[in-house]
Amino acid sequence: MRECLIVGRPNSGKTMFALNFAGYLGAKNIDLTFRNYEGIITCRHLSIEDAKRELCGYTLHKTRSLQSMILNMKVGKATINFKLTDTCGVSEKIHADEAIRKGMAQTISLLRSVDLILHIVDLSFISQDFSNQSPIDLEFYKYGMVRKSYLLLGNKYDLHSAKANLSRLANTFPKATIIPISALYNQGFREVKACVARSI
Ligand SMILES: Nc1nc2c(ncn2[C@@H]2O[C@H](COP(=O)(O)OP(=O)(O)O)[C@@H](O)[C@H]2O)c(=O)[nH]1
Ligand SMILES: [Mg+2]
Repeated sequence: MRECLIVGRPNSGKTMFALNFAGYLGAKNIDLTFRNYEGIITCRHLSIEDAKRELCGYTLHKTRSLQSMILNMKVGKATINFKLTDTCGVSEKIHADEAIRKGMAQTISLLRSVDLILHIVDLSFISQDFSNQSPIDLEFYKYGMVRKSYLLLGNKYDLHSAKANLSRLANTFPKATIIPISALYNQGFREVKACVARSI
């Protein structure tokens, strides 16, 4: 089965995107499979609303393991199943918590094997010199350019501060296909769905 991997800094909105995108594709409830760095797998059946309440939040590193769900999407007359995997956010510093360090390593190790990388950036976080401000985003971008199957999602476009930053993102990562989205309000999802459909 084809797999889409969601990566980005902590707090960029990866989990919010995963859950609201699942809802956008028609899911009411989801079966989430959690796989931690030791390979321990647990499954939970949750409504999307409960999952958002529990798994999204402003506290950094709420997501510490891989969280996958199987979704289906209509492509023409066919319905195609694919796996959407949310990950532990990656940042530059060596985190004090071993579980988070290993969660980050788990994210990076999965990059090689997936069919599409969805790289999420928080548009409200971007400064003038974004590649120096966020070297990890630059690394994801460079890797994505080599891999080709890569989409850059500029999230939190609903926030006033985000609007002006879209061009900064485009200037910093000029070769990427960028879609402005609001994971919170399901904005830009039609465009994301079209790109995902081409990759699965
Ligand atoms: N305004 C706004 N807030 C968002 C958006 N997406 C996520 N957030 C908020 O950003 C915080 C982090 O979201 P989360 O999905 O947990 O980030 P993750 O660490 O990348 O998984 C939460 O407080 C979300 O409510 C968005 O599109 N707009
Ligand atoms: Mg998360």
